[in-house]
Amino acid sequence: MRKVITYGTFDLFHKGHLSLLTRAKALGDYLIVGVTTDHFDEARGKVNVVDSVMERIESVKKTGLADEIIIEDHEGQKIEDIEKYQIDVFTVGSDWVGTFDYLKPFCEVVYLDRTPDVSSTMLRERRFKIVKMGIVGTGRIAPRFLSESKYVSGINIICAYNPEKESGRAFEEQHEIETFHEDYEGFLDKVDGVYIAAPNETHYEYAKKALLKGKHVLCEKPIAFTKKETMELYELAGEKGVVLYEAIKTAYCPGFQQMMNMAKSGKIGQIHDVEACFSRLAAPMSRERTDAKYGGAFLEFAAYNMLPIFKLLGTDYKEVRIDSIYGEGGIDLYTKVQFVYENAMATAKCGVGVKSEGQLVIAGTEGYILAESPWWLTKKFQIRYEDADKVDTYEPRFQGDGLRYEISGFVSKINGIEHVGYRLTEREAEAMAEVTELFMKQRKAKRECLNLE
Ligand code: C2G
Repeated sequence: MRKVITYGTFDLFHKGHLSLLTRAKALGDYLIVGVTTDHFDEARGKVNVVDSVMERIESVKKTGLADEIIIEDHEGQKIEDIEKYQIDVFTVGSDWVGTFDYLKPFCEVVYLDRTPDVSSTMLRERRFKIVKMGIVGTGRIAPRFLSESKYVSGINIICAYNPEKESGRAFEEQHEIETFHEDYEGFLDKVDGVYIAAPNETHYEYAKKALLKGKHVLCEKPIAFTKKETMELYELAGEKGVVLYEAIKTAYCPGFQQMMNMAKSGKIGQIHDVEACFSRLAAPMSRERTDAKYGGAFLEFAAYNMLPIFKLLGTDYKEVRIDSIYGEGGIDLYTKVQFVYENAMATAKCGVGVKSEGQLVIAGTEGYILAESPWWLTKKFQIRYEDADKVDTYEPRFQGDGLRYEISGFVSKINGIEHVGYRLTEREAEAMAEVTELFMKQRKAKRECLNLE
């Protein structure tokens, strides 16, 4: 018996897939089809697959061509499968010519002609309107957003806005993107959604105006400084039927998801402590260290640190305590937030003027998870146990600087693909806003004490 194997995502199953499978089957007597998991696809840079893995398996099954369907979930699996299933022929479409020649020592490799003029990407674009986006604020993150969005299909950055004429113009020239500098409403009229990367204190107003006009909003954290304003924006988004996403990129990184899932799976037993730290020494004259009202360590990093805490321990903490080391002008150079839960505790440490070890430690009754800097992108984490020789290391694949995953999540949500909503829930965003509000009050009181307000 001649055994054939082929692999694919098979998203929005189309005639190209059918033709490939038909010809693959004809190469032998028994056909095994490997369908990729969402996680594996994300890891190899396919970030906006529409159908769930179950739906994609179902599509392959319906063709009646596969004698067996398996899941492909990691790199290097093809060789394992070829040996395990004693495969004679590996086949794939001609878009992959050369890529799989490394399998030749193990079996015959056949590249079948790709069916022209049809692809999942084309179907996605036909099915979902391209989201026309505008960037608000043309500072440090804007160029990164531009380049990362090129990896996500279904989104097109068409313009930008910056009330400061000079910087707006420089951005326009450098990136050849129309940049508005006075007419925010006119700018909004051109787009379906906005990415807000302007200074922290402007987020709420920009977001509110955009939502009122029925535009989708992806907004850098914090979206507002109070719980009331945060909830008002979420409600407004609900009323207008648009998407509001807080841009905490960690939430959308595939490795972070995997780490949270491993922690929840019971591998380290019951979780009793989460310690997260993120610090980056900012230059003395930087906004982070001079803007005493809207700069500082907490506003810069607390959202990242609170994310694993709320994901793993929930948002119903019993007590929260915030302590800061203040620098000149009443800016927090270092802030430590401590949460007490019924049966657990957590710490979030943030620094712009104090440097510490940027790591995440999740402590459980059976062992602990350690993710070193940059844990907020989660390229690597380890599960460790009492027995120091027993260490499980995970190195999830990670592409670019992480923004593409967040952009892809945002576009998927706009397109009504619901399986991305859990990545940062409204309740988690609300809980972050509660702590932010408390911090802002405390810092204001401190500044008043110092006669700075
Ligand atoms: N295909 C085709 N003609 C098209 C589109 C796709 O012949 N117009 C083929 C692809 O070459 C592939 C299969 O259909 O052999 C599945 O395509 P995708 O779902 O796009 O999966 P792909 O990313 O190519 O996965 O491990 C995964 C494999 O490496 C290939």
